[in-house]
Amino acid sequence: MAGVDHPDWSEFKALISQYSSFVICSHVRPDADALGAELGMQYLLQKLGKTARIVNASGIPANLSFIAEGNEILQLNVDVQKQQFEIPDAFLTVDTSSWQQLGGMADVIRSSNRPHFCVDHHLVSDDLGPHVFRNTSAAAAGEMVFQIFEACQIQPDSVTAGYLYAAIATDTGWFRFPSTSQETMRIAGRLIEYGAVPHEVYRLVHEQHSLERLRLSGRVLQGMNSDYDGRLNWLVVSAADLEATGTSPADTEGLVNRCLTVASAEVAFIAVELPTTQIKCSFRCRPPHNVASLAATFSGGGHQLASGCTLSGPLETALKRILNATGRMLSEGAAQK
Ligand SMILES: [Mn+2]
Repeated sequence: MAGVDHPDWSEFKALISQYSSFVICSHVRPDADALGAELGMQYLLQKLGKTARIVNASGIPANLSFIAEGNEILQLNVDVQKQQFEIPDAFLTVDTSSWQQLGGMADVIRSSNRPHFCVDHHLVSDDLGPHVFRNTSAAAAGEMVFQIFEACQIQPDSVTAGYLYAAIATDTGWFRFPSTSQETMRIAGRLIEYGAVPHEVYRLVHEQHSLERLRLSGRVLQGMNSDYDGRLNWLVVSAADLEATGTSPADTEGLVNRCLTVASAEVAFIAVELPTTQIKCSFRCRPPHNVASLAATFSGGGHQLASGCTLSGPLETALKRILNATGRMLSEGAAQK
C-alpha cells in the first residue's frame, strides 16, 4: 500500500502547490462525506488561486440535494463527456482509494497520466500510486480536509463549514461511532465556530423524508430476522416491498443500523433487491467483529464496523451466501472466546 499514513499535510501542501488546475472526484453513489469533502477541497483550492472542478461517476442522491444547491457537482457522461474531458494538471480523489469505487472516473484518471492525489480514511484500498494520504483513524474524509485547511491557514466560510460538518457528522453517525475521537470533536467545534449550524445540518440530512419511506421502514422492520441467539439480526427488502410502498432502494438507507439497537446484536445486515436484480448488502457490527473483511469476500469494501457489497441475484441465492459468511464469522468469533 503506497502512500503516506497519518499525514502531517506539509508534504501534501508542497505537492499540490505545483499544479494550478484540479479535478476533484469521489466514490460512486457519493454520501455526505464524499460530497462535503469534495466541496471543502474545491473551496480550499480556489482560495489557493487554483481552478477546481468536481466530477463524479454518479449523481447526487436525492436526500443530499441540498448539497447540490448553488454548487457545480458534475456527473461524468451526463454533464461532461469522457471523450471531451478537459484534463487538469492533477486529479484529487477524496473518501475512497479504490479504482472500482471511482466508477467511470477511474479510466479518465488512469488514461490521463496526470498526478493523482488521494485523501482517504478507508481500510481497504488499491494501489493508487505514490500520492495517497491515508489516515484510517480519521472519522471522515471531511475531518482530513479540515486539517488541510488548518495546514494552509485558510478558514472555511459558513456554507463550507456546514458541508464539512455534514461530512463528519454523517460518517460518525452523529458522533457516536467508535471512530469519533477527541480530534473529531475538536474539528466539529471549530466548524461551528466558522458558522456550521448542527441542528440545521441534521434537519437537511435526515428530516426530509417521504411518508412512503417511513411506511417502508415499518414493513421491513416488522419482518426483522434474528438468529444465533440474537447475535445476528438482518433485514430483507424485496422488489415487491419497494413496489408495494412506492419507494426505491435509496429509501432503505440507514435501516440496517436499527438491527444493532437490539441488546444482543453483534452483527447485522440488510439485503436489498435492486431493479437490476442484483442484491445490495450493507453490513454493520460491533467490535471485535470486522465486516470490512466480510464484504471483501464478496468484492465489496468499507470499514471494520460498516461495509457493503453487491451480489448477483436471485435474492434467495444471495441471502444464502451472505448468511453462510456471517454465520461463519460468528462461529469463528465464538471459537476464539
Ligand atoms: Mn467517509
